[in-house]
Amino acid sequence: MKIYESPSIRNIAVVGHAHAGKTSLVAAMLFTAGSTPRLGRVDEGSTVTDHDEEEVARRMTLSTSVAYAEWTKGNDKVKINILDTPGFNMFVHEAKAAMIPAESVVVVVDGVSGVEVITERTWGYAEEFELPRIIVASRMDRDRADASRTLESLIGAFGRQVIPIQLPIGAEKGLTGVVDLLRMKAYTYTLAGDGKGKEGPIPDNLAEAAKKGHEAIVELVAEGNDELMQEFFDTGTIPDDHLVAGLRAAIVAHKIFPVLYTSGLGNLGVDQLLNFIAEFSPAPVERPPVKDTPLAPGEPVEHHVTDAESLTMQVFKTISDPFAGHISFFKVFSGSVKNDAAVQNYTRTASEKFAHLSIMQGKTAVPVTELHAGDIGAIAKLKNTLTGDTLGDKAHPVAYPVISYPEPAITFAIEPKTRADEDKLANGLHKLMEEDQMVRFFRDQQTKEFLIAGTGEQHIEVIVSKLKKRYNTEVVLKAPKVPYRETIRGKADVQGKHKKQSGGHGQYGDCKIKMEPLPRGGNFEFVNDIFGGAVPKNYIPAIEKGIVEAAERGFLAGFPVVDFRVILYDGSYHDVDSNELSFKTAGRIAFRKAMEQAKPTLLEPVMHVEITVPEEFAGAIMGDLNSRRGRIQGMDNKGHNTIVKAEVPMSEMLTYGVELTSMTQGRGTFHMEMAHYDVVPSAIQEKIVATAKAERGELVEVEE
Ligand SMILES: Nc1nc2c(ncn2[C@@H]2O[C@H](COP(=O)(O)OP(=O)(O)O)[C@@H](O)[C@H]2O)c(=O)[nH]1
Ligand SMILES: [Mg+2]
Repeated sequence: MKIYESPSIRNIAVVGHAHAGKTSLVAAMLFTAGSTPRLGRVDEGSTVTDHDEEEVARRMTLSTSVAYAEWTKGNDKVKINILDTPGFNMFVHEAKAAMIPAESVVVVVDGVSGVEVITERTWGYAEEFELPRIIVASRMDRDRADASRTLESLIGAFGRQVIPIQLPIGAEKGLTGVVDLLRMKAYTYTLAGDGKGKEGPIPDNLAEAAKKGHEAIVELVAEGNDELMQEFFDTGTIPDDHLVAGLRAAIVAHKIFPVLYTSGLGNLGVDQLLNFIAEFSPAPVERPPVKDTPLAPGEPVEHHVTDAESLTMQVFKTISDPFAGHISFFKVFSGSVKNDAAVQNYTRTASEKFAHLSIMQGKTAVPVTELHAGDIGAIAKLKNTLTGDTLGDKAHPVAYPVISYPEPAITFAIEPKTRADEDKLANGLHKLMEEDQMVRFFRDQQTKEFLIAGTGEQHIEVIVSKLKKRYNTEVVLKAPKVPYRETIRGKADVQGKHKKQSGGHGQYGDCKIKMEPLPRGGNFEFVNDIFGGAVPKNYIPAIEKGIVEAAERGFLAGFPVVDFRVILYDGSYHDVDSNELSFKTAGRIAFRKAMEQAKPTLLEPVMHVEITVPEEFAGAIMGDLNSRRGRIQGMDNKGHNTIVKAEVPMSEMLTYGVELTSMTQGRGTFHMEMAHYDVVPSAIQEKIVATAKAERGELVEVEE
């Protein structure tokens, strides 16, 4: 394997909406570049980048995978590292994480549908990371594929910096090639052939359009470049080499977004795309330096992507499965790393050995002796390294920023099917969490259930399937219980007396308390207001403990009682019969009596919900939110999408993902997080109390 240095490396993240044709396009790039002997097909499960068994089974990309193509353009041989990312809403955070190692982004849109929800989302990520973007309209051979309509939707969404660099020759099934508007040449292909275009003259029927297209490029490039503008005014044109240099500079500075046309499945236009990437996307050294996260208070330090600085790298992905083992994917940000190097993990303060340094072609590791600044590699069997970690030369610790992931959108209760599964469950899930940053696994302290949270129904399904296939662990999923709480809305003043003095050693505890509500979030306060030793000091903690324990067990329906204050102001004791247990019991009795007086009520968790849907669904979504007791907080338009913000009780949102999908034909997405607790309306309260009592077996408190 040839060793590449930064000027000859291109790192591109391929992003876009699901089914736009990304994985097929990557397969065509790899085949055309000679990385694979055949053209891989998604529908046959034979692509390099959809290699996980879940991906093959589902015919869709679930996580980012890495491949490379070695491509010669003119005198330059470059290695293009390709990150193929998922385009489904539930997995799109993977596309965001792929921006860390990338220096440019290939945004793939479907030639039939044009810009879609995830196209815009991933575009936003690229903008956040300030990355250059090359747009590819793919699947141009399909029925109803339409170059001008696609272009219109691109310009509508991303502005007039979007400019075609090609024209397709023919359309739909009759697609035969592309015209290069920059150099004014045409390339034609045999469909599903070797991907090498045959150079020829521009077809007559496209001559006029090609001329206009070329002029449009000249004008746009000149517009943003004073020197070229002057030259254009003076001579009425710009020589090709100036035009190419000007265009390149504008693309690298993400000021111009070129559009190319392909068919991945038909392997058409793909060699031109590879040429374009090699020529117009920046090498790692050309990107601005990377800012680190200061380890001590201070300003971030900038790191140039060059071999001249000391070694630093960041892990952007981890695979963890029983077959492949633990594989860490990293980008070398500076310096270079040699096989067998000892490298320091700064994030976890551990030393790691980089034995069997590799680059990945999908699931296949290809050994290399050395990787230079800007390159992407993989290393197996690191013991203490997880996604996001920064590693490098021991003497020069740094930390690179990690991306923030959204909070999970959906939670299920998860139960092992059998005893044997129970033992394996936590282990399997923890392994899966190493490779998937969006899985959360925890125990609800209140309901005692084990919960699994993820980005959506389908995400959890994938986890369950991996648990079964990889770790031989079967589980049952249930809707999680809503963590209701109880509180009071009134005041109480009661006596709790516990007295048993018939024969033998007696019991005697007596307390008088007042109870009053605290503001939401106030939890619990205990005030000792006893004067003159009506209750001896050493028994007072016992009274408090009796109250706290009773409050945890609930009053109305077994949910913890919160947001109240208890003032202990009087009581009495007995010299012989009083003890801690008696006072604890007295506290509990007082608590329950006080609850009866203090207008107890149920509280429910209310979620902040943010829903993004194509604007035509906005009305239906708002109506639906009303029926879920939602309160609309605001509405925003972004492109063709409407973003609705609302507060909705958690109990109404437990299966929202599925319902949103069916309401919007899969085009809506949502995100929610806990906002606060609120009082449950009384009609609903009665139902919850009845159900909870039935579930727990009627709660009967025995008065001792
Ligand atoms: N006709 C046609 N179909 C394509 C093309 N590219 C992909 N497809 C099909 O479209 C579907 C989605 O493709 P895939 O590459 O998985 O899209 P991704 O989700 O963006 O990775 C698959 O059934 C492909 O066979 C293309 O260029 N032409
Ligand atoms: Mg894909």
